[in-house]
Amino acid sequence: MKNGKLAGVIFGILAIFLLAACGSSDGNAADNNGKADYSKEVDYTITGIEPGAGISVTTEKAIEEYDNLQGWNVELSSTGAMMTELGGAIENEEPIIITGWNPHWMFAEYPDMKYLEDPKGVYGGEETINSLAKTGLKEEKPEAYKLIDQFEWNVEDMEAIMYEAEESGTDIEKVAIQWVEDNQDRVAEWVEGVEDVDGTEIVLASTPWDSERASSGVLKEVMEQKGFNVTVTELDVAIMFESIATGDADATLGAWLPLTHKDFYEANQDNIVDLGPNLTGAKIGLVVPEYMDIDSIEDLNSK
Ligand code: PBE
Repeated sequence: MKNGKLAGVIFGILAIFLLAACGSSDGNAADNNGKADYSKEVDYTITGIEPGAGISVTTEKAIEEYDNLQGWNVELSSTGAMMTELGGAIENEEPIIITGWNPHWMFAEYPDMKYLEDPKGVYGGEETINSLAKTGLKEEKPEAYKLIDQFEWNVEDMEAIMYEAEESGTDIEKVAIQWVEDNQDRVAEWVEGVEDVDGTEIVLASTPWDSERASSGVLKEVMEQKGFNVTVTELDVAIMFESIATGDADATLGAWLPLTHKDFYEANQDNIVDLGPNLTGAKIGLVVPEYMDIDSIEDLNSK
């Protein structure tokens, strides 16, 4: 190798080192090993939903447990506000990290999104949505207990109702009533062996999300066809659990387990009857648009 060439190679190598040094010393600007620094671009903020949601509590735990999320925060407002921010970000191909879940219409509306891997398992794996009853419901209102216990459906059913309501701008309760009419074969399984009643009052505790509006709407309609008089009350998750434990409400279809509502469940488990899953295959986690070139929560950087 001629001297001139050698000098050129050395200069080249030095230049690479110099560039690399600049890249890391400027406090991670747009370039992070050649990747965009999404963490800085989103201002170390996860766009979340209502403060009382299980997924909000879980996200605060994730920020504590992942060292690389040090200095991060979760912006809590409402599901509607989060969806508006998501829509805006996707329109402009900007980075955004949301608290996402299924069943919901977000993946039907924006199919090009992915859950970030969660190697510490803070968000759990597959979640189920369970039905809970107050203690004594079985003896007090056996027909109600039997029907609620037999109610079971799946992610596709629930998302169909949620998406249709969202798309058409129709109340979810109305879409749920139509679903019951269109799915009499399914309904027949839930009411099997359940005697008609004459105006028995039932209070169904629910939470303020479309998933629970859909399930409560469907069950309310089915129960009313059997002669029950059903009131659905939308409560904060914590109050929803308490209302079952105190007996103020008869039952709920909205307990996300084993992780999303873990703290609320454990606080009340001695005073509630768990009727098991009414839906399997639910999921929660951090969700980003596909155009973001990261796969795992651990790909994010601390502040
Ligand atoms: N969610 C939807 C709720 C339950 C239903 C996942 C946003 C939560 O508590 O996180």
